[in-house]
Amino acid sequence: MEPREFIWQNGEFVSWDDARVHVLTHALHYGTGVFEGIRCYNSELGPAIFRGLDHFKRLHRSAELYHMQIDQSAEELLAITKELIARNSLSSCYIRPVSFRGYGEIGLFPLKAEVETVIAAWEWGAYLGEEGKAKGIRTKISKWRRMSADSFIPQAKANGQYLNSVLAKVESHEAGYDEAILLDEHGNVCEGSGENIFLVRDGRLSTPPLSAPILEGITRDTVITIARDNGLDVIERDIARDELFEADEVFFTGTAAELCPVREIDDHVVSEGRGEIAGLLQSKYDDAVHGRLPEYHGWLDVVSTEKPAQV
Ligand code: PPE
Repeated sequence: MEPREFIWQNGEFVSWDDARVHVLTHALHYGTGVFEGIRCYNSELGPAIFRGLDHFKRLHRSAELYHMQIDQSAEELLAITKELIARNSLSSCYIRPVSFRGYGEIGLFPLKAEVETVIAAWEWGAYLGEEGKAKGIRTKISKWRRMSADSFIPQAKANGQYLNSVLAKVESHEAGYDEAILLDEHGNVCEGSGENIFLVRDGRLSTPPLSAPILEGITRDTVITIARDNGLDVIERDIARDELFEADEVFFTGTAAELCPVREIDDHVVSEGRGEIAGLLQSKYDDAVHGRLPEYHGWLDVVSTEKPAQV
């Protein structure tokens, strides 16, 4: 990670190295935080945050589910992020807001621990590699199941819940694969460690429904919208594990990963390289985030490149 000049922390722009927390921060001990991953693209309209308000609204929803209150509204957080990007002279970057229980209380009753909010931004390239985006990646079905809604809140993007993703990611990496596919407690296909999943069969797309323990991905929604706008059928339904092996194409979606084709699953070749529909949707997604498709300009929040007065 390449440090930048400023990080926004609890109402102030502080220098990157001064954005610190105490070792007795509640979230460090119990994972009591929620976060987001957002991208800003150097678009035709100038640097533009993609679906920023949707991300900050999800941050608020995740926080509420874990009984946390964030001082700033979603709109305010978006405005702060624009200023952060301008102050750091960034044009294309990854944005990481995190709200967490801070210092002052320890023990499992968290409601008295204050909620802190931080937003950082830095340049972050292709999450699963440029080659992965172009040729597809190799995946492994994880022995770890995606957390059940009986134990956690899968739709919340909560810090502690990511230990589940970390187990699956490390397992797939150690076995020589690029990414994991997690099944849910019933054995249905769920998602990647940090991505939603789609399969294509006979020109029709399927993806697990929101009733499955998945994160309600914003890229998932973007890709469903773009696919339907291009006349493709998309069905949200439970997907059995073996359907992955009968699919013509499989791909992941996520803010960090964008749209990434899956070439192999457990050494079974799904498609030789990037499939036709994944390729089409990947290029439309790239056009949308870069402001080349006017019908999707509503998803972009342009950042004024004028630097605000120094703090
Ligand atoms: N599922 C999970 C578990 C997940 O973490 C993400 C995003 C998604 C699906 C896709 O959601 P969306 O970004 O709204 O389309 N994962 C974020 C964090 C990745 C990380 O390594 O950190 C991301 O893509 O920013």
